[in-house]
Amino acid sequence: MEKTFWTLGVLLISLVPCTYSDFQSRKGTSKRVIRAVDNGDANDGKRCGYTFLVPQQKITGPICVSTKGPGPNKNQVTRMDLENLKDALGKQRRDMETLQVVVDVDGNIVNEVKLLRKESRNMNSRVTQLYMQLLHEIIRKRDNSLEIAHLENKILNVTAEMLRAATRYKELEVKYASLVDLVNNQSAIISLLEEQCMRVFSRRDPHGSPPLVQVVPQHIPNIQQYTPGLGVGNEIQRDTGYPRVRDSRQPPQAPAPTISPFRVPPVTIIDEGPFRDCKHAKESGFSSSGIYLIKPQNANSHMQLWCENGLDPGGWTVIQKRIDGSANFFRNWETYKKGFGNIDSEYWLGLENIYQLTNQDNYKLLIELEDWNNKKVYAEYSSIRLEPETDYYRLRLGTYQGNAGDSMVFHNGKQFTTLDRDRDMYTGNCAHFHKGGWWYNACAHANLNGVWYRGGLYRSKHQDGIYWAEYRGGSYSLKTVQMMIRPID
Ligand SMILES: [Ca+2]
Repeated sequence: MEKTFWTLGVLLISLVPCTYSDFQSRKGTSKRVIRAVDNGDANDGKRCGYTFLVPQQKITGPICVSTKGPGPNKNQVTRMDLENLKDALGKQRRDMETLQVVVDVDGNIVNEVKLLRKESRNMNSRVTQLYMQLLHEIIRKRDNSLEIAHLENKILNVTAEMLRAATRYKELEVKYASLVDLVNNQSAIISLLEEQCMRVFSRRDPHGSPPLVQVVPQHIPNIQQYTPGLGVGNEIQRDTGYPRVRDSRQPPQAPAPTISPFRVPPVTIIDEGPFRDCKHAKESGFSSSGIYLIKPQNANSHMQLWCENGLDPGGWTVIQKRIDGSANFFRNWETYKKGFGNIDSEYWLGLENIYQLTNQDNYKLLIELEDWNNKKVYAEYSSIRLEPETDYYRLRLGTYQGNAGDSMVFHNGKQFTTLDRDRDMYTGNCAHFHKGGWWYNACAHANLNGVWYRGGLYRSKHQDGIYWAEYRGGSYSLKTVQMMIRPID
């Protein structure tokens, strides 16, 4: 249909002559594009040829074509061209705007990509950091695992060691029990032998067995009488290191000792010296109790001993001390001559040392006694001196004063007796019966070198405890005793 209209238009233009003015007069009725076909023929034959591009609309009226007037200039820019150009420019502008929009969008995308790259880098760094932390944690846990394994091995080793120690402890318990049995058997044998000896002596000696010292309480008004079977004491003296907590043979009526057997008191050891005695050390500026180095004037060797400055006026030289039964005092002559025990607990200074000390100056003797009620008494003698070994260290004492009673007067002027050197006044050996060396008479009112019994009253066939007959009698073993000497001021 459209082709039909276009064809009809072209045919009418080519057949109907018209003027340009006619055309101009009718141009307002339609929108057209004019293109010159042949300007020369139009001027000569008064015919004009146009090519119309008619819009797609139905032509209802007559069409007039002008054949006169000036022809179109090829170089002249027509309105249509301007319109076309304007359309093209508009299209290009729109394209540019579109492109601008696209460019803007791309820019935003680029920025977003940059931002994402940056975030990606940050994430990579964070991931790397976390990875390192994870590695560190893994290494730490592995180290902890190794340490735990090491500790477990240690625990296993310690446990094995404990088991071995427990086994060893049980073995020692068995040995200890066997030793206790052995000692009991030996005690029984000794008692049997002693009875045999007594029978022999009784045939030769009208005095019989050594007299037992009666309980002679002079300072204890209400002393407990010894009841057979009430107190169960030790039969022998313990050696150092015996586990005393295992001793179940304690008298039920005995008060608990005030000194723990496991107590480790601080010990002061004075490196200065040697001093003549403890008084000399105190006068030299050393006023604390402890272990001192002493060398009497005429002695050939040094000795270590305990200086007691806790008692007025201080400067006491301790020659004998019993506190816990840790030392065995059933010794022979040579041992009593040289001394034995532990300086910071129980010891015997030695007869030769006491002899050297008491012969370099005028000394007095202080004996401190403590019972199991923690009551302390004392006996002081105005002088003390030992004769030399050739006289078996005969004891020379001055006058007594104190509140313990004078039990040593019975021993004054007597020689020293040990189990292997009998110098006492008894037909037998007092050291055998009383189980310790002493200046026995026949035999003793005081024996501070006997057996340390726990609890006071003890059961023994012979009076072999640590006793002071004038204080609590011969059947009461004292808790602590201490013999000290000091030059007379
Ligand atoms: Ca004798």
